[in-house]
Amino acid sequence: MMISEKVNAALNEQVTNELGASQTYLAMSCYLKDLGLNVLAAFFRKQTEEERMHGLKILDYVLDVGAKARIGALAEPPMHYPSVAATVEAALNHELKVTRQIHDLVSLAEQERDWSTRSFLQWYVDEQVEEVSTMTQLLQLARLAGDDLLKLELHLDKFGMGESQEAEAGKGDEE
Ligand code: OFO
Repeated sequence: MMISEKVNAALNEQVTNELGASQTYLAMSCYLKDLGLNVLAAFFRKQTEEERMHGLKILDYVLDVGAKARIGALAEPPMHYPSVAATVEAALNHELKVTRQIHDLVSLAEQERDWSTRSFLQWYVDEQVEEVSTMTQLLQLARLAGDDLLKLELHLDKFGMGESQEAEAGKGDEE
């Protein structure tokens, strides 16, 4: 295989971390839907799909380099939060945690002089910048809206935050 056992194990762990993020966002989406916040719920549902894709992309890389795949167990995510802002804050903290995990992986790949994995991980480094920025903006909006959650929903709807990638792509076709 092209990568060391150490890098193999760390990548497998990151597959589980990404799938864990997917589960966490799915639970957040259910909580928000339960509150009647359909746009926010759809946004987190979309994040669920994205995180799953991130996990599968690492899994495919592990298989492509002839390493051993291992799918770890996932902890049950929280189904309730004290408020909408607290939900988004938890999501932001989650993204910051994943960013540290990706950076640790990059350091490990460099230590091991594993330039294929180092190159593969750059996509994740860039993706985390985008995701942390999106969650930070969402948290600012949630805090600004305070108790006026309808205003938050209308604002997010206006900017297409709850739309699925398919819907966004379809919109492009119509234009
Ligand atoms: Fe997997 O991109 Fe964020 O967490």
